[in-house]
Amino acid sequence: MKRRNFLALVGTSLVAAPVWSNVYNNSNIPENKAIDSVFPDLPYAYDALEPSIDAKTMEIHYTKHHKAYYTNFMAAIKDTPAANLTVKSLFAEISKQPMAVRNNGGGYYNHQLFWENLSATKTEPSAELKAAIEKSFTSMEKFKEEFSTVAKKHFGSGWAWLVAGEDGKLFVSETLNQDNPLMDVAEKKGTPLLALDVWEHAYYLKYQNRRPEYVDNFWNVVNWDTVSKRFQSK
Ligand code: MN3
Repeated sequence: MKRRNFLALVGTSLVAAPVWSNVYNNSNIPENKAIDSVFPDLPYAYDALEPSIDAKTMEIHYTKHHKAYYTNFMAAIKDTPAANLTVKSLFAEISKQPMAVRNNGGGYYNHQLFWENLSATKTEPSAELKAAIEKSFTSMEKFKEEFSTVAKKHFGSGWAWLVAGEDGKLFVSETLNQDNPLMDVAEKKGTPLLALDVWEHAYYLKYQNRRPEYVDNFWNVVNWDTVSKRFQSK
């Protein structure tokens, strides 16, 4: 998180910045806060997720791809009412916006979520999230199998998601390009809990055409703390 957001949370006391996951709450969930006025930080070093996701891919993905979505999104909403919305409100009526806002706004938000969904530290889902996954998919293994299959088979560029529906039930879905489940154009809508980028730029340097291997290794670096916190605060 950015220093200024952190200071807003703790007032003026100058204490060491806490671990990202310790301060994850409603005020800094990406879709609920104001659109970032500066390009948001990556919450770890480029090589933090080696060997599952290599440093060069992370660096290019963050500094080139994510940065370009952010820059183009800011240009697309400049001096429009959209600039004052949270992305959640913007995405709820994204069908009324130009494609530049939909594609770049999605790219800005989806990558923020994706970075937060990854961690170098091994984590486990909370008891509450685990119970909800077992209720919706029978078991954690069945959930991972369904999510992996969707991610591996997704045709073209896009994303795989674990989503909490409005009825509280969890489901797996996929979206094209930079669309996401918060958008009114999404076939299956809800609150995204876990995101996986399956655009070729997310894995091609290391895995080339072997997307299934990238998807299998993704499970080694999932930040279940953040996914659990998103589930609990949705
Ligand atoms: Mn990407």
